[in-house]
Amino acid sequence: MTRKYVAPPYRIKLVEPIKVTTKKERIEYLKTAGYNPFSLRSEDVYIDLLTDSGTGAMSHYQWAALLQGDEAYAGSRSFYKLEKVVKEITGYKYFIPAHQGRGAEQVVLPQLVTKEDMYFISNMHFDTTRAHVEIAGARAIDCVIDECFDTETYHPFKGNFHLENLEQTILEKGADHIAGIIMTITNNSAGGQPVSMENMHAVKKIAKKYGITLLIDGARYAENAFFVKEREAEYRKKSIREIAYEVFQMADIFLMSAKKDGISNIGGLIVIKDNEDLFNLCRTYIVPMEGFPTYGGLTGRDMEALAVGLEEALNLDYLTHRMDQVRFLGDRLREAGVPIQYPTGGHAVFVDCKKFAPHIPYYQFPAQSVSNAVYIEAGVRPVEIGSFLLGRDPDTLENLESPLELMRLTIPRRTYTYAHLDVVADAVIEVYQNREKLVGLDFEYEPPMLRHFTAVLKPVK
Ligand code: P61
Repeated sequence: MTRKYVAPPYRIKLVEPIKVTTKKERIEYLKTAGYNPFSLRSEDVYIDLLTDSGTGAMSHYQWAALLQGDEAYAGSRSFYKLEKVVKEITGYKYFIPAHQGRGAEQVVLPQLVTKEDMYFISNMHFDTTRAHVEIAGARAIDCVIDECFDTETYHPFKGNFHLENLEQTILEKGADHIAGIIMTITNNSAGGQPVSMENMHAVKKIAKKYGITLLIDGARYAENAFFVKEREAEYRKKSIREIAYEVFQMADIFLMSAKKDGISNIGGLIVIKDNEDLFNLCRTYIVPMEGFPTYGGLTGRDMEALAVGLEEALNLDYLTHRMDQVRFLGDRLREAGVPIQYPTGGHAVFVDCKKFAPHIPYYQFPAQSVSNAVYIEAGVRPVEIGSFLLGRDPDTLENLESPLELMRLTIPRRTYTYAHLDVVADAVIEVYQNREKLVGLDFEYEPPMLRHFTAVLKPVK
């Protein structure tokens, strides 16, 4: 018998009631929030799909571990517990915790920018990574395969690097002007799309050829490993841990927002393979930025929960169910004709709003408009990943046009049921059927950087 979906490999032991609101109330809440779902109060949200970052449900093993937190300022037992797990998973020599992914980026990226006119090349930089590249005085270049922008057509690894463009960019800028190559796994901005092992090995070869530091931005590295296992024949019999280990061996540095595949509510990792000088520099700079190197902005109890969560995220049954939730929501939308990034990736369904609302131009943020309508329809909070998030060119200050205008329906880990996902699908389908009524948005207030977090918008008349 084939099943409609893979049931969860856990049972529910603790519940958090969520408030059901009316459409009339939600219209008011959104107006007060300046038509920016980031400014909504979460208690006014029924199903919160803004992010999978720090929003997952911890297991009872994690909650039990919290009680063992050692809150010493220096050398806490919890640090050594976490360090052991991180080193076992990665095989790397050096580890420093950070409060979350961007804390790790803030400490490490500037150490690699050693002169003027330097670049980081990634399959795709996520927004905070791009911001830290720019703050460090460098520039961010994306080199992803063209298939990534063709949302309708199936490709098993839409997160892959465009290898010719990568090498061409290195030759154009000069290898000594490349501060690092960043492999973002999975590729968040393009739909949680995986990068194949074959492609990562090819990137490694190029990095080695030109003597360039290779970094992994591995917030969702376990989900990437799942897709490698599922879609690359020679990895079918390997465990998730073995696949991840092979990936880590390619790189020099592993940065992680542990709020994703660490299934914890806070935390980040700086892991360095063997570069002692870099480790010493990071250990120095983490103190004024994040905290002493054995806590890096985390409490002992955070480190305890993370040590357990990192292990749980490598469990195949957990990953199989998680990926199936994303697939389930994606299938429901596709069946109703809603355009999505296909196939669905690791942590979210990305709705293609260039196709959903083609009458709204990029500078009026079509995906933000769709997201707002979905909130009003059913109290579901998506997030925009498009021109609103991309912001302005740091040099010309022109509004940049994102190649994709996406509404991300991000599924937190172990948090919602398939029934919740049915509510989400129904809401998106309803908005899709009335899509000609959607209008664009304009700024009432625009912050100078990372504008999507705090901007105030108004509907275009
Ligand atoms: C997310 F609305 N991601 O996807 P931190 N690398 C990668 C990430 O996905 C990432 C970070 C580094 C978030 C949180 C988020 O505009 C937004 O632990 C691949 O969040 O500092 C974060 O890790 C940074 C949501 C970030 C946003 C920025 O939901």
